[in-house]
Amino acid sequence: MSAIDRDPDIGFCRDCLTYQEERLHRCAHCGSPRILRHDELYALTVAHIDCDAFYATVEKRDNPELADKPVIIGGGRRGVVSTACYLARIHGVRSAMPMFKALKACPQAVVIKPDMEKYSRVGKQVRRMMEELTPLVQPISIDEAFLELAGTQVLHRNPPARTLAAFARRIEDEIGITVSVGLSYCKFLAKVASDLEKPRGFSVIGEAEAIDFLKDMPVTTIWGVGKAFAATLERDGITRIGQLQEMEEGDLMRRYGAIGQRLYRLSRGEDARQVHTRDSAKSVSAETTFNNDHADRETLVAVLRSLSEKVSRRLKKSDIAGQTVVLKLKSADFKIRTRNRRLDDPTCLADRIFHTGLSLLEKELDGTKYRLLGIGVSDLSSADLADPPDLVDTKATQRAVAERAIDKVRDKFGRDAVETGYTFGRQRSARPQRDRDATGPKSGQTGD
Ligand code: TTP
Ligand code: MG
Ligand code: MG
Repeated sequence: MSAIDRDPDIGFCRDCLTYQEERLHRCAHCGSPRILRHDELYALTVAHIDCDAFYATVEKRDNPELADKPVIIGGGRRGVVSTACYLARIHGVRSAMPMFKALKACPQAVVIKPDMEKYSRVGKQVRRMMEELTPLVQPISIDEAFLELAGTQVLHRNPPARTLAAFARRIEDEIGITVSVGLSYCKFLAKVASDLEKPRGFSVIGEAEAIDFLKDMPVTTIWGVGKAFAATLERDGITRIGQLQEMEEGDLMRRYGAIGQRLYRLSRGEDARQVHTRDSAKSVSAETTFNNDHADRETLVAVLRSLSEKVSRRLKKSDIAGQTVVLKLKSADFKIRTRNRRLDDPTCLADRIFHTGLSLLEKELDGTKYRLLGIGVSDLSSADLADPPDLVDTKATQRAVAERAIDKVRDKFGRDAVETGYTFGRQRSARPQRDRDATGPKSGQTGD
């Protein structure tokens, strides 16, 4: 039997990687109980890797005296917990908990101020090692990423599962921290899996078991279902994914708009999103230089709207989103003003970009005549976590649903099939002299 075409009856040891021909509970070679066995173990290729109690583990690595102590990373007494080691979690300490509460739960904890520079360095080290496994690494945050390992068998002379187990061991040996691995056939379930057995976990969710596995899970397991949306679902009597599995797609969409479709698909383990590398661009923006300088609100707002739509189109096309909206103005005397605002979540929606840009623009309408207006987004990430439903501003959610509907019409009938009230008939009066698109290192601060 070749190493790249394994029999699913044969598991392997996560510690010494030895294949296990017999169904023993401990490794025949090293005695470790950490044996991996799964019907689809050698067929699955999508992985999610997340470091365990990341900041705390790095601190424990650097100070062996902390090994057996509960450790909390966070700001001063009035701050919140960034993370806590698993020992402190036994006492109930959690990320985002106010520090005073955490210390009440675990008074003996050692509190350490975050050293972001160090964590960022370690995060990059981990990422570099991930990139040795496959070029398809999609970072999600400082301590986690998706990896697509299809087609890497020949390179590593191993199926993805064993490559990943070797990776986890290497991280422990060479960096001195631990990770948990989730392996599945899609991103959603790979991410769910990596969380199942933390710390030092390795969980596998196969296609055959997906629906059954999801049935009893809480709805918050689904990507994009945060506390607020879960409360909305609960009001409708829905708390478990199994209930969503029994609902019609149309019904879910009528009730919850665009996210209804996501609920329908993900509850059935259907997730077509591919793993893709982060876009190398640092920002996406568009700007217009006018023939005549403008100070009037109406003209500038119309141009802002149409540029926001342009930026949004390009984000959507690349499946990316930005979390900081940047407005750029150049006055008649060539002075550049850039204003930016960071959003709670990344966005790729024209409506959110426009409204954020508008609130920035309003403050600059002081009679100054402008010769250039630009809008863009930076802090780019994948669109996976962009634009959760806004439960405070339900109108914004409605507009987001409408925007997605308009996108569909435009995909089908062309860009001019729909015009919004802001841009309708106004394009000509603004007479843009030239439009510029920019995708690349942030250039907004320095001007043209
Ligand atoms: P997470 O991966 O969410 O958490 P974690 O690595 O600490 O623990 P786990 O084993 O459950 O994965 O976040 C990574 C780091 O990001 C974390 O170590 C600290 C930081 N962080 C915050 O600063 N605030 C937060 O609310 C969260 C969730 C994380
Ligand atoms: Mg983590
Ligand atoms: Mg994480």
